[in-house]
Amino acid sequence: MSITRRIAIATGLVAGLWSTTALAQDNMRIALVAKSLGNGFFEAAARGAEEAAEELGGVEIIYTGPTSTTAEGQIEVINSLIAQRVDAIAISANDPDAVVPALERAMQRGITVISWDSGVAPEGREMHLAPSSDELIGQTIIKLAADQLPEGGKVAVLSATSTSTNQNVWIEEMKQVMGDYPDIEVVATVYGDDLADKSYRETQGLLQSYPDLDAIIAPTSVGIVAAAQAVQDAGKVGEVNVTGLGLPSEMAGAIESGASKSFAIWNPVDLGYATAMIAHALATDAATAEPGAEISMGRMGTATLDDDNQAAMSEPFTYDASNIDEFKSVF
Ligand code: RAM
Repeated sequence: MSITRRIAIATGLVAGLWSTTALAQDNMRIALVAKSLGNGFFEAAARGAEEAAEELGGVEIIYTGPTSTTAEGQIEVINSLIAQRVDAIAISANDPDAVVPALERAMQRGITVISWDSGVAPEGREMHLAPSSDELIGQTIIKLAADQLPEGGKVAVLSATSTSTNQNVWIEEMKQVMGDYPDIEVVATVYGDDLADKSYRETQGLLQSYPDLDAIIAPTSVGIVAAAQAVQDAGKVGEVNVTGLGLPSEMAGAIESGASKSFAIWNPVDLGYATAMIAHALATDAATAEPGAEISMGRMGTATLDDDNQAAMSEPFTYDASNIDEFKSVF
């Protein structure tokens, strides 16, 4: 709990005043910081955080982030949240290290700091909530491509930013299991920065540089949509399969056109919900972030922290023509 919050409560008690203003000020403010605004994945997570806030009561979610996926933009956002004296910051980081000094300042001022989705180096946060096991995600993205290439083939990776913690870890985990796919060659890794236009152009570049490319793995919900569009526009549906991580709501068209045979994701609404629940538990001192700690995530169960104060949620789920209609209106 922040010092200001303690003082606010004490003042309220002494004065015996619980006016609307006092109550409004007493709302716990949890900032959910996205890699950038305008990304459907983070908007879905914010919906989940709002759900948690409603369930908890007396909690306000400040959904925020920079306009583009940069660490500099996030540092500005963090500084502004410190100035606003929020109670907790839950960040999906554009860079694991660059945001650390700003987050350390936040923690020194009594603000609870956690990372979720895309992690921050341990010294810059109290704990990290991963959507799923990193190994499993890495194994899933290559398997999705390989399942469509029984004879083997050439694949390229279209990632988010080159400093993005989560994509870099997943690509690394994917590389660890490439020995299981001796006939599949990863020919290139390019970065679309989670910007639709840059991801589209980078895909066009891949299609030009590798005319015999068989698949594109985009472990980013922004990149995968842009890549599928670029493949479709290039008339390469059926030749180049686009797969990776995406939202059913944004990928339904790509499944229908055949540009993507399948892709995977976890539930971003649940991830945002769990993140807000954990931030609340830590900010109220109901839980402490330390190895072995079990922190309640409401309807999502319990997060158990490992030796690095990290916890992982559920397994990624695969979407294809057989189930996309069922999920495209959910997230
Ligand atoms: C993008 C972001 C996010 C990632 C998803 C899969 O929206 O890069 O961090 O988890 O894709």
